[in-house]
Amino acid sequence: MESTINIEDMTCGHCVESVTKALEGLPGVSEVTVLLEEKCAELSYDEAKVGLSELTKAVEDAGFTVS
Ligand SMILES: [Cu+2]
Repeated sequence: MESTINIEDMTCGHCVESVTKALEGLPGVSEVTVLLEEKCAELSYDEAKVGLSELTKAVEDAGFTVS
């Protein structure tokens, strides 16, 4: 499953790194690409292991807003 998550509040490379790590830390997530300019994260995930609500929560727990 490929998905794009829209993320607010990212301002610099550290934010990109935080979001990338948060998403990569979840089971079944691969190929995370966080785009600062576009304010989004593109990723692939295994629906059997993780869902959109968990992806959203991981980003929010890292301190960002999913829109
Ligand atoms: Cu930052």
